Amino acid sequence: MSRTLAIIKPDAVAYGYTGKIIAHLQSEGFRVLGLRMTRLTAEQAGEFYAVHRERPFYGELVEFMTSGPVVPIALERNDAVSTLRGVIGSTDPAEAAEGTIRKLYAESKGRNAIHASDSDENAANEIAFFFASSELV
Ligand code: 3AN
Repeated sequence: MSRTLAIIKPDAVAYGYTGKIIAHLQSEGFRVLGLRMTRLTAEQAGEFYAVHRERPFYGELVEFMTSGPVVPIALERNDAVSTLRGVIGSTDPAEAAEGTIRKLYAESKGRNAIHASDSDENAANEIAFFFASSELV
């Protein structure tokens, strides 16, 4: 078993897709270890996406991620990181495969419904960013 972090982003929360996305993740064999709804400050979003600080879309990304509530979810499954990357689909929903979460629920590269960790190391750091170990069941 391994772990990963998903975040349902402000666009998907605002459109009321939270329940559908959680059900989709569970139907793909993920167990929910931790779940909550929160609204990020600009400082928190900036820290979370610090690796993208030099990218041209960084300001837009921080602004979007603070525009409304988000739902971070700590997940467990075998091969969790790469399986979740497959389940969410490509960054750009126009390129995402049929049946993926981004194909179903995202509208653009920026407003793309869901985040997923891209390595085991980042998954551990990102889970710790949102959850104390005592909050993971
Ligand atoms: P992914 O979320 O698929 O790992 P990354 O790591 O390339 O994609 O980008 C992180 C986030 O930055 C994306 N989820 C998306 O919200 C945002 N992003 C990436 N590329 C663009 C872009 N060209 N314009 C606006 N936002 C972008």
